[in-house]
Amino acid sequence: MSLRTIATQPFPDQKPGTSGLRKKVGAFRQPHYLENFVQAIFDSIAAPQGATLVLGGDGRYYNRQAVQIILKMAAANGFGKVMVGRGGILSTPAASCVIRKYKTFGGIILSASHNPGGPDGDFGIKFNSSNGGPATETVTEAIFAKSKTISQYRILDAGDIQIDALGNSMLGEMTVEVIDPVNDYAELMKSLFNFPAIKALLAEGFRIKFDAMHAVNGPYAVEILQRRLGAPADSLMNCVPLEDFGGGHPDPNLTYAHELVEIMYGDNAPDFGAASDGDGDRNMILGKKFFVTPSDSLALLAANATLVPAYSKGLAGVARSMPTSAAVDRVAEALNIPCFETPTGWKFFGNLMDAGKVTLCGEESFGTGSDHVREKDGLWAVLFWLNILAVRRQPVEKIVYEHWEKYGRNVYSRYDYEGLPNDAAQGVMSHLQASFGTLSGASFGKYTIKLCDDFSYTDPVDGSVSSKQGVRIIFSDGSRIIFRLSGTGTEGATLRIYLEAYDADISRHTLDAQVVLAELLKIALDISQLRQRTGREQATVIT
Ligand code: G16
Repeated sequence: MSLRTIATQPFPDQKPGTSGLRKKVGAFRQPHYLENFVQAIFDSIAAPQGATLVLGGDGRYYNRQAVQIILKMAAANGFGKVMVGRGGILSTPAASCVIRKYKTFGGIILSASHNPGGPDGDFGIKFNSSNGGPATETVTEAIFAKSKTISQYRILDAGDIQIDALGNSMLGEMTVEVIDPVNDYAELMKSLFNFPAIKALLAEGFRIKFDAMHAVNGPYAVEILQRRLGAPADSLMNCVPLEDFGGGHPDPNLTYAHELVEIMYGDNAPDFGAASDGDGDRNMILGKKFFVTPSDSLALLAANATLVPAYSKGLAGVARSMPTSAAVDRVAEALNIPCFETPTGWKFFGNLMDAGKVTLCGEESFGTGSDHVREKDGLWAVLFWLNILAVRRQPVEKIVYEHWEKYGRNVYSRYDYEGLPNDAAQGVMSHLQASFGTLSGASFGKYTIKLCDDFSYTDPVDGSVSSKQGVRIIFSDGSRIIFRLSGTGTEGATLRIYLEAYDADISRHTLDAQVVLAELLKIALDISQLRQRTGREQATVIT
């Protein structure tokens, strides 16, 4: 077994996006592509000799090959031990849990999250720090800078390492410990929630349907929902993880999780429905013929947090990404706790949680979580809801209507225009930025613009500034239109329009969100010139 130093050339396109580097599998399979990025990580994070790393991914196509390459590179770069999930599997929240529990130096997570997988699909890689959370922008920028000047990488010349049976083996001087990917996470969940109450609810015939979308959460759901909580086997669907997610798009929203949506909107629907994504960190919550928006879900969890053992003493504070609706702000105000507004990206919550400023965080992009780990957490959100349902014994929709009655309703919807030509999408954003002067104070029907700007965030803990985080059009009644370019796509540009209108009138709370938001949508399309500039009449996904 010898250590080899391989000469290489930089790739110009290794800039991490909202959550790590995501590209087509074909890009990652180019000679040296993955190796360059991994070496750039190792060169940037200054791990001490003999440090321990966690490694695992969502099991998508190329996961196993990447695990082998990274193990050999870790051994050649002075790591003392790598804890790898059996079969190379770890959901993103489970990886965060393991990093924290065993106090490792950090971890590498292989995932392109909700993006499709397979030979023609996407792959991704990111580094998480010792707090279990995604590396901060300072670190990802350092990785990108290294990737642009890299001239060599180090790798051990060795055969493949077995990763399918628990236990230790040696790779050069480094220990490879294959760990159970589910157990530590399942124990953590048990410590947070009232498992006996949820078990009793399910035993009384409360029916649930959980869709793992053939992605990583399948084995986690089987262990926790079925084995530990006693849900019948037919409560779970698509729980066998597949390298291509069965050809599906493992994104738990109304469009891509349609199999579950049809069940929950069909005859004899279960009482509660939920789905999670490719790497297990996103969640969608449904009642009978009822969709809970992620923004409302966050607000509801905050308002009901004391029903859950782990949060029974209350919350230190809450945080949401800027495009997420202000529903949680209203709860924070009532609870008299701080509420932080951050840019899109879970990495921005890490400092706030580490500093003890927030307990719960969430994003409109189907992400909810707490300081139990430093990633958003799909099954955690499902268990939180089940815990609330087990205590309140009311239907999901009743709980949501009662919430709106108390706090008002932040009617919300997001329009995604996927696969746009980059120039056209950038043109829409530049046009909006150039229009700030004329838009300020302008009126459109009942709406008057109070403020328009590019959102900028100063981290209250380390003072770092992140600018150009999306265009905000804020109206005098608090309604908002946000425009943002996604940082997670791999083909062309994805432009997102987020619409939000506040409505305190309970007689209107049963109205469909699209009806309430129709006027705002028209304003958004008019002022952005989106149709003229992109030639796109309809959004690809509406949530
Ligand atoms: C990632 C980030 C989230 C972000 C989401 C959407 O989620 O972790 O914080 O909200 O992308 O980002 P964008 O709007 O830039 O596409 P995931 O689940 O893909 O890791």
